[in-house]
Amino acid sequence: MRELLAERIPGQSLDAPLYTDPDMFPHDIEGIFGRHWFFAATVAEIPEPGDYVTIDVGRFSLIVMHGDDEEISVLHNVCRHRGARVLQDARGSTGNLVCPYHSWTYASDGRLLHAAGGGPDFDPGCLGLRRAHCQVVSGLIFVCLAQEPPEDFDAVMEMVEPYFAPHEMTSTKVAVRQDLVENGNWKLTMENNRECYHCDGHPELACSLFPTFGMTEEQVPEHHRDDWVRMLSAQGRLEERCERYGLPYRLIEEVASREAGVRIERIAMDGEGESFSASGHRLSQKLLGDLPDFRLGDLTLHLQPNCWFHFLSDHIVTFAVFPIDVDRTLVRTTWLVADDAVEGKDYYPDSLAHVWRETNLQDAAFVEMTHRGVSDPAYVPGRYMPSEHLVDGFLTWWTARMQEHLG
Ligand code: 3BY
Ligand code: FES
Repeated sequence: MRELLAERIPGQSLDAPLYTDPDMFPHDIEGIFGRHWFFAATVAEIPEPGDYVTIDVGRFSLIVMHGDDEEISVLHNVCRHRGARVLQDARGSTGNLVCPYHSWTYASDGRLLHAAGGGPDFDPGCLGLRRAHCQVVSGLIFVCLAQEPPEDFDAVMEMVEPYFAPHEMTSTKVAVRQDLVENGNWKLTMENNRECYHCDGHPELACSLFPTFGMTEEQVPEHHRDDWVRMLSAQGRLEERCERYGLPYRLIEEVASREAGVRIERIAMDGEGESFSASGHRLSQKLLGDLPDFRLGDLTLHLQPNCWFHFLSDHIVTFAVFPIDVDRTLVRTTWLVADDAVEGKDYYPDSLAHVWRETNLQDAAFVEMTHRGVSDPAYVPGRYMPSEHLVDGFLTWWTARMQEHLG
């Protein structure tokens, strides 16, 4: 693996084994998910004490728990007795955590409360569930499994939190969720997300998201010149509104130059410019937080290694990527609306989720066909086009992190 990384040619896709070799996969998980901050869930998914979600990343299983003390913590889902998985479900609510094997019982913060038959010398004090580092930033929960988490994360969050804090994710609720397993390596899922060169394959999304996403003028394909011109004038109007309301909108793009790679920008949307619908009209009638206007476009946030977000005025969509195996990847999408929005009156779940449900299915097909192609003995790394610079940025970030890991 060290050799393949050293031989990587910038601007090109990876050598096949880095996507497809089952022996590489554990290194990938340890080097990226075992060492760096990644996005796990939102507080809106676990609103009450006792609520939890479990997330599996390679062989790791984690419990993201809203504790009785209101604290969010992340615990390894491995019993301290003989290692059984303590919680089996993807989500739920529980008082204490009781291992189904011999009923060792843990508090919601992971402390071992009870183990039957231990005798007088048994000390439960140091047998709590192992904890991972966890940070909550305006309702987004991030996890780091390393003993010493990388330091850059705090500085990046300080930079980007003012962009999304006005959307007040802590005052939202889950309207729709979707777990989609893509038949491909997780890096292909991420690569596919980082470019809009394929956006002609997303007819529903293209009604509201300009297909020139992430491109400079020279990078726009000929058949999207008109979109570029309309985008520029919509962007001008959006930026005037943002100036008036004091909302940050300027592009920050440091996808590979920082340990916590990031891209954030508030971009105009097509049509009415409000939301991901065919006309661009709002999909929830309740503005998020104290936002002053529905026409605030799309605040798009990418963070390495495993997530992207769209913050709109009326809802938020979060995307988390969790590698299951070398050729299987879970994409968890969550749609959030204002917590006082009423289903069937202010929003309709199927309409709210329609565009991204369709888009996710289209993306899953792209990822699967690419995984099958890079598995073919005839595959050789291909060249990224100029408008795919964020894909190359992702791989540059990934390669540097893996080289650090392997030494
Ligand atoms: O969701 C995203 O950030 C990007 C936008 C275009 C391609 N992908 C859908
Ligand atoms: Fe959990 Fe025995 S393995 S109680």
